[in-house]
Amino acid sequence: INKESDSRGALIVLEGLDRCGKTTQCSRLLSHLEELGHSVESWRFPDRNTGVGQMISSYLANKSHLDDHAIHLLFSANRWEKRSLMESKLRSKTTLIVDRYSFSGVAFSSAKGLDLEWCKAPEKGLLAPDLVLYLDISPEKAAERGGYGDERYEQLEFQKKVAQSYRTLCDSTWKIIDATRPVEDVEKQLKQIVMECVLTCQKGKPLSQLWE
Ligand code: FDM
Repeated sequence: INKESDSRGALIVLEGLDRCGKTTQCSRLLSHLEELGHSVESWRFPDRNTGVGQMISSYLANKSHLDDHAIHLLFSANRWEKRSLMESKLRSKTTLIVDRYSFSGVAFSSAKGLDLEWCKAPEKGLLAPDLVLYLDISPEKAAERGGYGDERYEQLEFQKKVAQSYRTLCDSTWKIIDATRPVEDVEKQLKQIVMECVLTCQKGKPLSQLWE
């Protein structure tokens, strides 16, 4: 029985190491859904446009130093400042394709050695994605793709640790996609999984919260 009020947009998150192809796939999914006439937006975290986002951006560019816990909480705050907009978009039936979310937050900070549960705590109460698409690639292969920039985390040894942390976060809402396949193959696979999720949410599915 479809309660009209439960019909909503889907919250779809793409995660993965640097250079796994997330950003390309996000934009392809966006145009695909738009072409099909869906209401859809593409978001990314960190959102560097807010005040908090600017602090994060300067940290990532190595232009400022922050304690590991402090930057972790800023990344989290950057999601909290978008939470209510996120909820209202979803309730007004707009699907959100999100490039990185809380899983990046926990994976990157715990890769530095911060306690996993401590890292998850500030994320509790944010909206839980309906689907997490993990673009799986080994840190070595990702590094071979080149184009690691000069940002703080773009180093092979650190990416190896991040890959391990991601592995501990994976649950039943995750779909692991082989990101070493040609871009078009990955795209095709993602479109299929995403459409299924969008339709489920359209029919009606309650929103839930992360890690509660
Ligand atoms: N990152 C991203 C974190 O460390 N924590 C977070 O919560 C998020 C969302 O920021 F290295 C890291 C991951 C990446 C960097 O991401 C910037 P983009 O996708 O390159 O902008």
